[in-house]
Amino acid sequence: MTPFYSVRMRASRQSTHISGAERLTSHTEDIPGIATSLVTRGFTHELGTPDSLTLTCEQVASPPRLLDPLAVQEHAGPECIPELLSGLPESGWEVVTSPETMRGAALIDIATGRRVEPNHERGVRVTHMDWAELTHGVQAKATKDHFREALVLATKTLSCPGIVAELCVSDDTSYTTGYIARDGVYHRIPRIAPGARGGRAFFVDLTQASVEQIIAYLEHEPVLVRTPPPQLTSLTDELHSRNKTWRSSGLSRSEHVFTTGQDTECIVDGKNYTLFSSSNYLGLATHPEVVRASTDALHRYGAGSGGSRLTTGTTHLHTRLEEELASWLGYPDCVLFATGYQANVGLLQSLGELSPTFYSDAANHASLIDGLSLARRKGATMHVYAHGGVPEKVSGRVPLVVTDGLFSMGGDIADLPGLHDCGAPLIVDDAHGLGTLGDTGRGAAELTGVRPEILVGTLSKAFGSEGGFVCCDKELGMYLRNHARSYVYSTALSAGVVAASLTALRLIQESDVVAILHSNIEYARTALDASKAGPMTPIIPVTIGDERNAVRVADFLREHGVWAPAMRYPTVPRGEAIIRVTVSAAHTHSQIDRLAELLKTATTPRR
Ligand code: WAQ
Ligand code: MG
Repeated sequence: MTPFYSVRMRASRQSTHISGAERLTSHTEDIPGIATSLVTRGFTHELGTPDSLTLTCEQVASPPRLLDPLAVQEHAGPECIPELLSGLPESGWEVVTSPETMRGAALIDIATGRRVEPNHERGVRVTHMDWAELTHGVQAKATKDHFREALVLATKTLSCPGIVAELCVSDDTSYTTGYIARDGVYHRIPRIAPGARGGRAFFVDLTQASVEQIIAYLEHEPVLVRTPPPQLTSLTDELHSRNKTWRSSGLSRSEHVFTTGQDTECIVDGKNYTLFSSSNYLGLATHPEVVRASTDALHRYGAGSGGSRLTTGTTHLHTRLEEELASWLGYPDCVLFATGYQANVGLLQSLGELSPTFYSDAANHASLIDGLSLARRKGATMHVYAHGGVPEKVSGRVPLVVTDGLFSMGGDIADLPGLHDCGAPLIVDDAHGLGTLGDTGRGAAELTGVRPEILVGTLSKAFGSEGGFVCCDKELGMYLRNHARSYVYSTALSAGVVAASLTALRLIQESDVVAILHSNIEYARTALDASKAGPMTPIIPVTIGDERNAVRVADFLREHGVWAPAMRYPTVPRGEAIIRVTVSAAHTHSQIDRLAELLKTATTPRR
């Protein structure tokens, strides 16, 4: 039997770990090539250049055992975690989300929940493992493939006598997919714990093996993992299995059909409801003046715009709306997009081409996240900071901080003063704050006195219309019109929609809709016994607590003709489920009173 060698690289700066990787090979002629690719990897890591790089090559004691990889199951998001960790001590989760950095894994005794590895700072390092098929030829990747490397580690870890499960969160804040390995399955979990410092926890059953035996296996027993041949699958089968996973995680959704406008009294799926979940915060979607302006424009310009903004799609209404939004919000320029989603994606994708370093709030809207992932493909770097906080420090050639202004789920507002003090230009998506926050409705910026360098807004919420926009300086305006792909390659908004936005903007400035909204919010907070602390936001979370109870309350409301949804973990912390109520300027006090009464009935314990 030819001997196997473990070739290992470890790079660090000021004794802080930067990166590490390993290959196992029985082909000594491949070792120089493997060494080169590992050194390249150590010197090109996102975390920076090492001041120390160690390369080790040692013969392993015994022939490697050959294992089949764990089965891989994809999950939709973190809602599967409680079930996958059921029966295991909570301390595992605490270890991998605690702010302490670890080099290795914590061993958690399933009987006591205590950590049992001898050196807590170092943890236990799993080594001597690789893919079997790579044992000949160099093929060591010069960059990290998170999933493939983690699958090898998890396969070896679960094969260790005494280990019953593993929980892993990456320490790289831009990689937010983690996993739980248990009962032969590697469960991939997107957004497992965004913003967490990362770590690994191995759950051990000390009646099966001793701590010493477990550590010896993890550190010294060589393991090769077979790559199964790719299985052919039909598109339909693949979609069926994805849909099944989605449904079984309780996440599958479908449309509710309205046969009225976004009025506070509406008809949904054929039944009458009082609507408490629309983003039509000022009631402008069905305001007679807005509707009239829109129909007038439809008569003059017809239904479709006939082209993108740079071809035939720009009318004088488009340019006027851009000028008026810029002037209202105090910016030299404004670029109108077909939707808020497209504004964010186009903005971040095009900025990505400058290779900036983005700092992004962990709870940012999907459109920001999607824009950032496009930006990363163009060369941007991304760091995620904990929701509501500020990044520890910002660096990079072009650092940029990105956040929602008013967060749509919790109804909380970003710490704009703190973020602005970071010293990097600030991008705020104030989709929910514009038209609702601040005495004149100019949003989170008005409320906090901080003017973001770049402000994104949408016309589909308080404005009651459609479209998105970016307020910025002239340089960025010109850059976006030439480089934002969602701007260049989308058909322009129809003139009818733009005219509606223009009238809505005028009403926001000239009528008392914002003041009426604020007085309704105040009235609702009192009626609903919601917290009166904090700024006036139209999103009022009514705390229920228990998840099942929140669903029951939402069902009760629906049965009694009120449309307001329950929000549960992981959208909000566990045990802090809410009914998410949105109040609009169009609600009457008696509608709010009725909601309050129903909520009271639903939440009073029955005797
Ligand atoms: N042995 C034990 N623990 C380790 C090792 C090791 N060889 N390497 C890393 N750790 C611990 C350490 O505490 C790190 O802070 C933590 O794990 C995370 O390490 O399917 O990249 O290298 O897409 O950041 C998961 C892939 C990627 C999910 C995990 O971990 C997927 C990852 P990282
Ligand atoms: Mg890492």
